[in-house]
Amino acid sequence: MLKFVSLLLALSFCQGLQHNNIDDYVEAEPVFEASKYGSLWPLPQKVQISEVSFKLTSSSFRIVDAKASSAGPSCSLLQSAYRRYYEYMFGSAKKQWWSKNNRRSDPSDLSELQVWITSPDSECDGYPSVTSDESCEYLPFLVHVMFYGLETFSQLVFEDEYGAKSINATIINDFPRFQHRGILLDSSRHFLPIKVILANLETMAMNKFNVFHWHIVDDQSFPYLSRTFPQLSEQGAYHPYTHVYTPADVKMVIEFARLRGIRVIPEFDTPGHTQSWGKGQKDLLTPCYSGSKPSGSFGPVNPILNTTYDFMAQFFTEISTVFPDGYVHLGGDEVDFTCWKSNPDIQKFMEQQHFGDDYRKLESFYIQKLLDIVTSTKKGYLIWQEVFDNGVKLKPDTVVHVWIGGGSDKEMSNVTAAGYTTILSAPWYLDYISYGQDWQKYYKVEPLNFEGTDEQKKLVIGGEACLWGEYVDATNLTPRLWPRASAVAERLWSAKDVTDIGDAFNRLSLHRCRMVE
Ligand code: CP6
Repeated sequence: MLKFVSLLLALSFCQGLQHNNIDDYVEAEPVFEASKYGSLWPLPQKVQISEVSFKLTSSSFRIVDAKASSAGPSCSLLQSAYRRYYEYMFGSAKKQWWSKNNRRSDPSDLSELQVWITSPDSECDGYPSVTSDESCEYLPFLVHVMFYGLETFSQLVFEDEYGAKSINATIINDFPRFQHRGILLDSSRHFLPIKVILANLETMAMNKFNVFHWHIVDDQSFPYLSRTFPQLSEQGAYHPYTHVYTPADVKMVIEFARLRGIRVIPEFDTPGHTQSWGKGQKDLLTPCYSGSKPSGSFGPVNPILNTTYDFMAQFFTEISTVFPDGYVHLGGDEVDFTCWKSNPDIQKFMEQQHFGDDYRKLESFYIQKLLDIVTSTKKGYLIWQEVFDNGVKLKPDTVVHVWIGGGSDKEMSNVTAAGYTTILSAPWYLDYISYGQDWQKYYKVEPLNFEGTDEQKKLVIGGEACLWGEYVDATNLTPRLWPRASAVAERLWSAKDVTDIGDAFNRLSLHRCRMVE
């Protein structure tokens, strides 16, 4: 918490004060009213905006490391953030953002923003991770948190009536309410060009989201180009060269995200949702039967063959090296048992294992083996709620992802009562659309509104807005997601009592303009 104070206290002000009213900087539109918090989004935990304002001129303003900062010019993560936010505030102005021989043109100018990192280990080359605890109250400060400070600073900058950039002296204490604030994008139902993914990461950063959940493959297509099994995308992608994510593409996404403090968690959903896998990998899927003959169609991954597990072991070993995050999402949702039931070999296996005709036991059998495989690659995992519902034995650090609608409150109670860490998506399916301001519906969700002890509530580490791809591609993704996902962003970041819809509307209207820009 202290760290954000240092960011803003570290501003080097010149003498010469100019008094301004906050209302001056929000153009009085008939339907909007200026929030006393301007255009801040998501709202920081504590904000005091004074009426003392300073001008920022592109020719004299700069963002620099504070003298006492433990991160120096070698921290490319920070230096690139300084450059980005400078350009973000001033456009690509002629003055070079890093130039030192600036001259103060006006005594009321704010000449520099000093960024002071107080933790000795500033992790400049590392990846954001779950251990990067962002609530900096009692943990070492991490460089990634500084992005949030820069974002907030840039949101405080406004144009006065003459078009000059200004900022009011402000004290902010800030930290996120929830640690896991994610967006799910689905690149299987429609291929998403890298450009769209990067643009989304940019808007995520503007909203202080920190997890990109990449639902990269599914039934419809397999765009992930695997080095170990290139035939998966050769056969399973919509197009073997143009509609694939090469290792270089994946690297680019991960690095772009890293530079914004965003984790990339890939999802490889099995044993259901795997039709596209079957095209490039013989015998991976279960042959369905019609009477006593194979029908020619295929079902979920075949759980009774050793070759299945050999494949998964090799595949997830590759995934564990390509994606640096400590977690992978293993899916496990919506497994349809019809095909398994129709297959005589599976029936025989069910008998041998004494599973009766409880196919959930077969599903659990598969998942159990998969979890062991992934554990051996030293990754943690997230799974959709069905895996928990079906009674699979899970590692204690498993994250259960709750997605099923109306009854999600009960599910949250059950999952947390069993001691599992949980993230919530059920109320935040943003592929659903309706007329009017449905962001309000997302905004009004209270993730901890379920029956449970304080211990249970602590297990809820956050949530994700999901944008499933059946009706979404590059042409409509951005406007469908934003600013609606911003509602989720504020719910996951700001204090629990930040629930004033009117104030949110006023700030969100301006925040939306900023994102459009
Ligand atoms: N794809 C995958 C989907 C969905 C899920 N998994 C989904 C289910 C119901 C709705 C929306 C999306 N399209 N792989 C469920 C987690 Cl309403």
